[in-house]
Amino acid sequence: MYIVKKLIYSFNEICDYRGVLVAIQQIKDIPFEIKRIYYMYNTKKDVIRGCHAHKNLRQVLICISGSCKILLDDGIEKEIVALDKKNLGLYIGANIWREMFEFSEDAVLLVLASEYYDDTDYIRNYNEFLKYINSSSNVC
Ligand code: T46
Repeated sequence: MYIVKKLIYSFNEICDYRGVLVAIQQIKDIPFEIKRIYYMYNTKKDVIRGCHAHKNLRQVLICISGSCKILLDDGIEKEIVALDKKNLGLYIGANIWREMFEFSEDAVLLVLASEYYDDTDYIRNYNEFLKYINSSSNVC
């Protein structure tokens, strides 16, 4: 069994005397077609967002302002990734528990998603998540 838990992209920064531009193209720069974009900001201090996994959704998270941290958990190992540069993209595949925390006051977390919003794709209970991934037919 092999789970792609995370992949960190360092998107190309196109710099000139005016500043910096970062372009991200579906399929070419990230491994899916983008069906949805959402972003979060004004996240209160000490708040933890996420705390769920997805059965199918794949996403790339980019902190386009400020910084935040992401905890990734595949049911066996946990890892924390700091998103503290505007050109870093964190890929999160399916079947990964995620928690976002330590948002800076100016943080804007942008998410590129492979699917339309679907509430039935969420696993919001940690024990259910462990059960789900331990039934081998759900993870390939
Ligand atoms: C994820 C992490 C990284 C919508 O109506 N449409 C949407 O596309 C999204 C993402 C959310 N919503 C509604 C559902 C809730 O009523 O917005 C509300 C807040 O969503 P949620 O509590 O799921 O937000 P987070 O920050 O806990 O999680 C979000 C994504 O939902 C999730 O897929 O992986 O960001």
